[in-house]
Amino acid sequence: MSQTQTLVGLDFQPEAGVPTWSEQVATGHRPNRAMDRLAYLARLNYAHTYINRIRKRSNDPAWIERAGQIERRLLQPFAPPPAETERAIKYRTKDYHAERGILSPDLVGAMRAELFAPQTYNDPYIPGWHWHGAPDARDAADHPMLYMDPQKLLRSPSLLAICTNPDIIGFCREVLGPAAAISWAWSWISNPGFGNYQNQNWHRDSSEPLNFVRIFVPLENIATMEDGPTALIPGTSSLRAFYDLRRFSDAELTALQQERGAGVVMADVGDVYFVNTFALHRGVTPTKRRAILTLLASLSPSHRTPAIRRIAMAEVPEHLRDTVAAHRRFFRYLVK
Ligand SMILES: O=C(O)CCC(=O)C(=O)O
Repeated sequence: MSQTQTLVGLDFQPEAGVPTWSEQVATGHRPNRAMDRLAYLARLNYAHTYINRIRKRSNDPAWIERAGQIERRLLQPFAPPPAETERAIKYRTKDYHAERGILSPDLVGAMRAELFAPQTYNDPYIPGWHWHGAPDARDAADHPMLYMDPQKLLRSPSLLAICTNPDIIGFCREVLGPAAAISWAWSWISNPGFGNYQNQNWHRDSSEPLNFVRIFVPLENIATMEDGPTALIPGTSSLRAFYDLRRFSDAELTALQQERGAGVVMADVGDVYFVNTFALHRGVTPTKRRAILTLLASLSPSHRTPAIRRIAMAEVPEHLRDTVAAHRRFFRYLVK
């Protein structure tokens, strides 16, 4: 189905691996009531139009910056100008910031255990691809990336606990403003031995909302190049070159990497790093298995956000409820 069609229906899949309304109804994950269908269609079409007609209208950084400014004013008209903290300025100019040791290793371990429990994995780059089993099974290593089912992930108590971290909420608000909200999440295992697969090639994330932050939570220590760190060419989110919609080879970007000082982010369990992934970046292909969680925080929904089946406050683990209630806006796409 074309991504540019004007209106989309209940069978529309915004991206491989994201279950459609009809699939969610068939698996019992959504009630099939007329009001819910209408509300879903409205949210789906809003997000689809916003991403495919507005955000993807141009990949020119200057246009995105202007459109992003307008979005910030429209969505948070009474918010003060963006914070001028040292880390917010660094993030704006270098596209990156890390907070060290802000998550408990036990919590990260619980998230890792959820990713490694036997389940059905998908690959957002291959429509219809699924693999069911335990990642330690021999044939699990036959595919470069095993992604956790987004519905399972976005309802996970460990994920919600990570999202309640005050440093994560604080940084997203500092950079995006008070309307920042978690709007999607991915967690996946990268297997070695496949060369540079998909996001392991230099690229810009060009389908995310105009104002967004990608939050990276390593589920294992990333200490060497073998562990597959995220690589970034700092400051390239505003670069008016290399913004065509494609992957770039190392050779094409050698001069730019030397000029800008491309770097990799080493991070231990408990660390969190924030990246403007509209800048040129990639996941270095690991030579060992790597496990990571990444969150999308944005002002507007991504094209996938309407597929999230939001949970009721009563379903939020009791020890997180007060924090979620105090930050309703940040959780508006996850919790009703
Ligand atoms: O795997 C990484 O470290 C980077 C991921 C990435 O490039 C992406 O998801 O767009």
